[in-house]
Amino acid sequence: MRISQLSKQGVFFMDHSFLSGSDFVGITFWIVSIAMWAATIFFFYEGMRVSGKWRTSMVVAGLITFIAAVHYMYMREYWVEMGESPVVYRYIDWVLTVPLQMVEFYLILIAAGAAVSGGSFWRLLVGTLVMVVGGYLGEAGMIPVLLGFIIGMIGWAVIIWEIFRGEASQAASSNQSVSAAFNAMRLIVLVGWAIYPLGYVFGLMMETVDINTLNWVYNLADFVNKILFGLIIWNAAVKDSASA
Ligand SMILES: *C/C=C(C)/C=C/C=C(C)/C=C/C1=C(C)CCCC1(C)C
Repeated sequence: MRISQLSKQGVFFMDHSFLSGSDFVGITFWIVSIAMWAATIFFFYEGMRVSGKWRTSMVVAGLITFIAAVHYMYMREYWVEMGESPVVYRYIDWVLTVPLQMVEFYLILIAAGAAVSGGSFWRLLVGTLVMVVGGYLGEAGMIPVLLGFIIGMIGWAVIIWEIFRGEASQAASSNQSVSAAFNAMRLIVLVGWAIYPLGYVFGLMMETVDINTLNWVYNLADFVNKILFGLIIWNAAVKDSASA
């Protein structure tokens, strides 16, 4: 942060800090923020083209990348200005987008005409909230870091159980394009999402990974876990609309 000007009223103005060509992590923040906007437009536009029962899924896919795009604008500014991890913005983004991703599992099952109960929906939703809130309390120092990690892992385990073994997993097998999408999406939740708890362990608990690595890896993970996640839904929606 550089304070370079003092106005007549005694108000400080901050110098604009622009992205530097050598700030590799800043560049990844920039790329992901623009990719999130582009994906948002794509999902909203494509949502008008698929059959009616898929439209809500496409709108929610667009909302997820929209919320991320707005947060990424702030995160990249924060990174460029402060050179620190934009922790609060990341968690605010997660607390909104991760539950919406769980809603997506439920919505594609509904679109496929599967009989899935509200209980499945609530288990997925509560699992995500426990995971994100637990992680934040630990990261913000309000509870011990290890306790935050354990609470977060319990939330994640509830989600994984529900989509691999629980009611949602059984409901998915009824429709071909939906079960392919469901399998790909739950692989993202298992493998793609594993990056965040790993970052928590190595970046926060053991401090063996520096904030540069942590942030570009998180940025890449968000790209996969939000944009690719939406593209999988889009693919299922287009295929199923064509066969209907
Ligand atoms: C678009 C953002 C996504 C998909 C964010 C996902 C975040 C997680 C899967 C975070 C998981 C965590 C644990 C499983 C335990 C430790 C604390 C967290 C919050 C890092």
